[in-house]
Amino acid sequence: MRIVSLAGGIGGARFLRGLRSAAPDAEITVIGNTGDDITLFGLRVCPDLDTVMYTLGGGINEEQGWGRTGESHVVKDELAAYGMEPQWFGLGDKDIATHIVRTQMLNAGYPLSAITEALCARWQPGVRLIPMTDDRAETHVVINDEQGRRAVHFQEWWVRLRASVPAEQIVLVGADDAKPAPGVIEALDEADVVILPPSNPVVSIGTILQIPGIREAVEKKTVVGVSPIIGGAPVRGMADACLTAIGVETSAQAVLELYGSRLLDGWLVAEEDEGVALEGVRVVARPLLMTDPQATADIARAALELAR
Ligand code: FO1
Repeated sequence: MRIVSLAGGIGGARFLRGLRSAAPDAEITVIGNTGDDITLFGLRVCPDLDTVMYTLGGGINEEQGWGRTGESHVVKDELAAYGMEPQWFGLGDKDIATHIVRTQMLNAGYPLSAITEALCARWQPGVRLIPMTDDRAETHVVINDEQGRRAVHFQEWWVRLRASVPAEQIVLVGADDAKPAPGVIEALDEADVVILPPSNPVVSIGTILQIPGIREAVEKKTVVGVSPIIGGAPVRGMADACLTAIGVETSAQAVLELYGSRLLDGWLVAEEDEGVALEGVRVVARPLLMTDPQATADIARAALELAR
């Protein structure tokens, strides 16, 4: 069976680990969000691609959900000693090696998709990880604070501001000129099922769907999504701040309507959200907390069952 999943950061990566164990014989292609990507100290950092690669490759810092396990921060501290900014984004020493390889290959002219394949040759994630695009498309957030109305990089809003300042607008800069990376549309066309993990519906899944051509390709398929909202709150992360930014209520029903029945054929919700419904979408309620690998695999299995 060929499965394609659109994935963002921590929740998406955790779910994919369960999907991989629920369907060990399936060919899984992950289309990764690159809207979070940022250039720091001359290095290109791809947080959501790295979170999927490290989580499925066994190198993730489990409690953080990002960065490497057993990290040190010697370089970060030295940069701080020189007063280098920003100091609010923690790059670990091992993680920096990934960004050096990526940046060196970018400078040599390799597309991000080829670089991601090369990095995954080491990590062996057990899925094919393709960035949503090889072109530059970055999520920026318009805020209005004591420094006035301005756009900041998503990471500054997310990490430095902890999404505490309301986002007036969330913009994927470069989206209109971005093309799906090689293999993305082909993987979707050949897929038996598309699964939307409980990633952030706005800045992860929503971002990927903004790359011209991807939403249309997904809509043609059997698509099952897993609600990232349980009982009116996100399980982790700040999907509520993102949903509020686009005027959407933080509920399993509202996210179902945000994705819509053109996109979704099935929607998994938590038992607390029994009763969520939308014409044309089959909704199933079951436990959705990814408390451990077994629970996560069960959720993934339920999503595949619903797709069937
Ligand atoms: N998230 C944080 O909250 N604080 C950090 O210092 C931080 C550093 C960081 C470094 C590399 C990386 O790949 C991810 C990192 N993240 C950090 C997570 C990052 O903000 C992700 O984009 C979000 O978690 C959303 O996926």
